[in-house]
Amino acid sequence: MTHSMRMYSLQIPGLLFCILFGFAGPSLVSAESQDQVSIAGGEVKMGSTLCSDQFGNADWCSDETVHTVRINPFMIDKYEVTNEAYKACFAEGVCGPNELHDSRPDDFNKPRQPVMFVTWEDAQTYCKWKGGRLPTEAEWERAAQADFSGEAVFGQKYNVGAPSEVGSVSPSSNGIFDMFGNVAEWTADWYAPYPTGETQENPSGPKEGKDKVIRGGSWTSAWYQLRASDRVARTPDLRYSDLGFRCIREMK
Ligand SMILES: [Ca+2]
Repeated sequence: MTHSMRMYSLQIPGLLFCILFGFAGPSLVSAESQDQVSIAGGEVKMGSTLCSDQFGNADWCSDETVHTVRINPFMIDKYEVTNEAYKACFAEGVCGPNELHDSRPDDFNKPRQPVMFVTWEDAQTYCKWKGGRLPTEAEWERAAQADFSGEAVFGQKYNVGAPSEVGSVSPSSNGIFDMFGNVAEWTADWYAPYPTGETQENPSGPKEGKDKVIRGGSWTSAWYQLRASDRVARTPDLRYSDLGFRCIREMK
């Protein structure tokens, strides 16, 4: 073996090390923040067999067909966006006002309660102002699964007549609060039956539609709506007393 050949063979492992650890590693480690947690990417199983197993494929749950998607890692808010956070965006003239509950404004306007009475557009505007966007259905479901599968069912913990201040109930095992209940959450996607066929990369729903998907159930929901896989379709203009949102940020 000549000298130059030996040098070449020594350089290959170093190059491989740089590719595997020098480039890929730091981007996953450096993105933690106080307000968000990182969610790993990869293959994710969405959906649930609860509907076919226990509810005879009823209309309200027959859209949870189990399928696999592949998603990129991302950061997601630990908490639902609060009244005080949303008002900061309004004060800067970026976000529109949220409309308070007519007859019970004091029940819904505490600074640390989640913001409600915001349309899908309001929610997306806020998330863009924060440098992010609304989560896709796939991203939301992945974050909601934590250590549980799509079949996991969670009992109602928020039934107190109005939304609780965010973080009042213990978080999921991945450090996220109030994914199930408190306020339901807008996602980015238009509602449609899940596509069949090949595994999709970062699915974001159909290009257009009538309703947006909301997720996670709320303080008014029955137990069977407080699941990672439960999907509800709502018109994007809706403002309601149990509907808010949280944001995500893509990881570069
Ligand atoms: Ca929630």
